[in-house]
Amino acid sequence: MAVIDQKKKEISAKIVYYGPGLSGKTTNIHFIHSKLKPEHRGKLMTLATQTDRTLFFDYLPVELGEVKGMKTRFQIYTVPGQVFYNATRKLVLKNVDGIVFVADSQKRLLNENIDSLNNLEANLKFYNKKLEDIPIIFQYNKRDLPEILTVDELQQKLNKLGSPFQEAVASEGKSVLSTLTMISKMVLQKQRPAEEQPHQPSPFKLKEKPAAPPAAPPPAAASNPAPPAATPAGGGVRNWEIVSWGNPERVSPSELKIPMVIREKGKNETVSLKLVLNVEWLAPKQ
Ligand SMILES: Nc1nc2c(ncn2[C@@H]2O[C@H](COP(=O)(O)OP(=O)(O)OP(=O)(O)O)[C@@H](O)[C@H]2O)c(=O)[nH]1
Ligand SMILES: [Mg+2]
Repeated sequence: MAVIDQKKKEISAKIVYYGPGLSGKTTNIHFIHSKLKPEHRGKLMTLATQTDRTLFFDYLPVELGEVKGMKTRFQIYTVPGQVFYNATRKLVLKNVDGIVFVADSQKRLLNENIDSLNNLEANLKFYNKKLEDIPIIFQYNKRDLPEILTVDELQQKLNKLGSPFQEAVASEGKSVLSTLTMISKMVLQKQRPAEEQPHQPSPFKLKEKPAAPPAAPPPAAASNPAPPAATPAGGGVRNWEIVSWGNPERVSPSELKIPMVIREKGKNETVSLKLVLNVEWLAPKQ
């Protein structure tokens, strides 16, 4: 569970990279370590076999800036993916605030991904938690390899909750930092008490983009495709599609916020949809 220290103005949360053996969890954490300035990260601790298989876990503390005057600190862990290290995986999941499920996109490894996801659910159950209780992102890794499943296939087989996802090539650093940014925002979003939310800036910030000219039709690889849509206030048509939905969140008695991932020009972006309910009484109230 995240710790909020009002005196120090600090939020501290735990993110765990989960997934089958060799899917790229340690590669993610190494890349994050290499990209963060020394003042924003602590010491990377890893314990691996001679063939680089994680033996215990990897650990990296990072600082990812401020939200509403609070410093945000994250403890990033990876689990050992090899099946026989389940006791360690269970231990690492204790008090987890956010999960990145690193799946190996290769066709022949689909069952390993499914087994690992089932194992994650079973281990969460040990702490009386369900997958839907915890912010989770699916990172479909190794997109550079041949013989990989399509994103649609992976979404169907793994992402039953319609959580956000990223396509990654962790060995080249592709989508590694965006995955971390996304999960950290989801974790912070969850920490804020509901009654405060309308007055606080959302960590799900929609990046301002200039109005784009009509774009090529969106790629067919996403699930839940929606028709290309949206004309921004400044004119100009933007073609985007909805990739996945998160869990709705009640921000006030008449407002719902629904995180979602949209894809525009092949790039995924996390945004949120705000629904405000205005009831008009057509008949006089009794
Ligand atoms: N081609 C390719 N190889 C990758 C990618 N990401 C990681 N790898 C390679 O996959 C191998 C395993 O990566 P690790 O990061 O050690 O995997 P892990 O998930 O930590 O494995 P365990 O510690 O055993 O659970 C390494 O040789 C990486 O270089 C990727 O996106 N594409
Ligand atoms: Mg590892």
